[in-house]
Amino acid sequence: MNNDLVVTTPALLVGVDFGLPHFDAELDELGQLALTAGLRPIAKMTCKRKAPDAALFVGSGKADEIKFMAEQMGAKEVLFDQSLSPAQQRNLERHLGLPVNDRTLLILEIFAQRARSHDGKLQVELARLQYLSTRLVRRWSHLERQRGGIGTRGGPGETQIELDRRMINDAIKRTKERLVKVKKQRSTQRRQRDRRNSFNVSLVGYTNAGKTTLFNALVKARAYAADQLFATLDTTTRQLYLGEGGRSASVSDTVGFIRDLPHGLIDAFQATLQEAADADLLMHVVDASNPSFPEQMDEVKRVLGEIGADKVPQWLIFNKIDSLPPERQPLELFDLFEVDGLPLKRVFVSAQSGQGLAKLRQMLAEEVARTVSSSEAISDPRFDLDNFGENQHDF
Ligand SMILES: Nc1nc2c(ncn2[C@@H]2O[C@H](COP(=O)(O)OP(=O)(O)O)[C@@H](O)[C@H]2O)c(=O)[nH]1
Ligand SMILES: [Mg+2]
Repeated sequence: MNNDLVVTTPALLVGVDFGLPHFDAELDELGQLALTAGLRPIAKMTCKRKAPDAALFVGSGKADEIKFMAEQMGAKEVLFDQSLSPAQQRNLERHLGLPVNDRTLLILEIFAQRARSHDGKLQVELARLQYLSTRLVRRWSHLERQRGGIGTRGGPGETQIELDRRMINDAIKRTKERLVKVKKQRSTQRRQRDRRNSFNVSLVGYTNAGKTTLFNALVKARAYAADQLFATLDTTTRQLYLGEGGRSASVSDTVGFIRDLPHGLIDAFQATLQEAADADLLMHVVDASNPSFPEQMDEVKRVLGEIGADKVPQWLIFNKIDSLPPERQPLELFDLFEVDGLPLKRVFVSAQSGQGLAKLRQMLAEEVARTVSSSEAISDPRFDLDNFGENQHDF
């Protein structure tokens, strides 16, 4: 959708270390984001600074170095791992003579490419509009297409900017109205589900942790799993039958979280993420083979707090144990893992090889049996949820 990012454009990756704990010196995630968005990372450079330079973010000396390296390597675009202000982006583009984008725009671009369902598209569109409304006019190319032939435009003079700004604000308003409708429909669906009194499990976790693979393995579905960031944007829900007693749980695969997820996207995906906040149980899927998994878990925790899902009972599913070296293989497939002083149930699995899945199913069957039997005693489903929280002290 965005003309700025042409498929396989060679891109130079830049990371600036401000001494923050999550600084990624290898720029692996940025590289993966770039690839997912259809760019080709060809070189990377990092530098240290105490604080961002107001005008050029990295300062003019470093900007010259970036320019030199981009020319040497034939980069046609420069990507920053940190968020740039609209002014910094503009100044850098002028200084480097190349398009400059940041992580936020990359993520928005990927979301725009991946959105499939009607409300997914709406949500992404809203986030993009909100981002673009603070940026330069020339990036609004996709809106021009939508407008189709209303008037002719010369250079982007003040009036044109005003017009575009009004157009964007109108589009934001319309998109928001449509989303409100979608949210209403969702909450109706949720109430229907509550009435059916089913046990709802949401798979949450950092992007690429293996949620969709686990979902497919558990419910024998064929949702799209790929070694890409944000392969899944729309929540998919399936019934999972748990053998004896004819009990079942309803399992949802959700969009992944990522560090510095653009704020507009969290707001925009509130409707989708609401699924997680209303679940009876969160299965927090962790890529145990990724050395950054502790930071990724922190990020997931933060987003869960932001969407009001931090009080939902949570299990940790440490996935990809098939990729762990022998010395890091777990001794037991089940243990308790302390997060913020609270012991969480943790299961080690490989969604790919199937290891640990029998244990996970068995635990889920027991949990559902426990919740269902307590709700048979008290028939108000809301009371049931409160009751469920109390079970947390049973460890
Ligand atoms: N080695 C290994 N790879 C896995 C496992 N589970 C998922 N993957 C891979 O991790 C990548 C991301 O998986 P996906 O399910 O799309 O992750 P999601 O973004 O959390 O939904 C894919 O390439 C999967 O094949 C696992 O247990 N072991
Ligand atoms: Mg997925």
